[in-house]
Amino acid sequence: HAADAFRTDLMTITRFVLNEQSKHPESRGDFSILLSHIVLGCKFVCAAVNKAGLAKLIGLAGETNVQGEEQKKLDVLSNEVFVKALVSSGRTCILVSEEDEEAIIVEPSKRGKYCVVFDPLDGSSNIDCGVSIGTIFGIYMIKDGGEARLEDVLQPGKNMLAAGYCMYGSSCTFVLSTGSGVNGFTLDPSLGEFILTHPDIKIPKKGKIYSVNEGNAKNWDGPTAKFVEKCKFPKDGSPAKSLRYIGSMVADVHRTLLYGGVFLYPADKKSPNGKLRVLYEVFPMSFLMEQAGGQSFTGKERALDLVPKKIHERSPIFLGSYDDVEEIKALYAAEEKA
Ligand code: P6P
Repeated sequence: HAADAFRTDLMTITRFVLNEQSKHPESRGDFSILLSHIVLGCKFVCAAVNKAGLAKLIGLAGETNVQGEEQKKLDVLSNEVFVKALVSSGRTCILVSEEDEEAIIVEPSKRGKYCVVFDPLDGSSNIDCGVSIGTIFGIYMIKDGGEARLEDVLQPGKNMLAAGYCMYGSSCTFVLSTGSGVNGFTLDPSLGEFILTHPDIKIPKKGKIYSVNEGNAKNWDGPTAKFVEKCKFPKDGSPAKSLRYIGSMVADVHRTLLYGGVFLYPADKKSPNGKLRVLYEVFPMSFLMEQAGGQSFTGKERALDLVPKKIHERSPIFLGSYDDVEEIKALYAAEEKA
């Protein structure tokens, strides 16, 4: 009846984070303040993405970003919104954005103890055709009380305190882990609040989907080619896996997290380190996968063990259901021995 239509135990992301914070009596709420600024940035970008088609924000801004990609106006806007929100939070000291070639060192008067790495609008090549895109972020604590230096963001992903993404699709979904599991929140536009809709997400141990750009098949190495072959022509009589590839990492990873399966962006002859960026694509998504009971592998090692040398460096990535990634690891181990 009508009462059921209106849930009254609204667990908003703000309440959720404050509950988490209460588990750490020593914390002074800095993290909660930082997160509220990230959430504000996501709400703004969500509104901008939803009216992009109408506001003629679509189309090239005429400049190109460090990746040599045509920079669309939404990219520029999203990056500015997040940089301003993070600096004004007064809780950050270093920012690394996919859109900025150099790391941003926050002015001393506004500095806090957190370092945030982020891709303000990942999948931007999909903006014009309405495919889901997203913001991806990871949060480190500055190394022991030092000055804000580049080494503070060149830490392995396992040192992250938190990671998450916000997907701008049919609904606006914010997925977050602060190191004790993964939770999903959906924006209720009538309240302007993210409501807990996916508590304690766990990825299925094994999946029926593989997600890769088959157009790169001619350049794959042996183990990747063997794994994909096995997905399509299983030898043990099990059904072939389905291929789902959206080409927007946030959308492909979100589907993998909820439905299971494996997402790959392997190395290939053209790009020996693959395409995806370590700090603000590989690490946050790997962090979430491990927190949800899955895993993430680079072809050589556990993705979160990687120690980045440069802020925009790339790595191959195989992430998703635990058992599926185990199969890929076995194929790479076998090649090592051969
Ligand atoms: P490809 C989008 O440009 C992106 O950075 C990720 O979101 C996505 O997973 C990948 O690139 C898609 O790359 O080469 O398959 O088009």
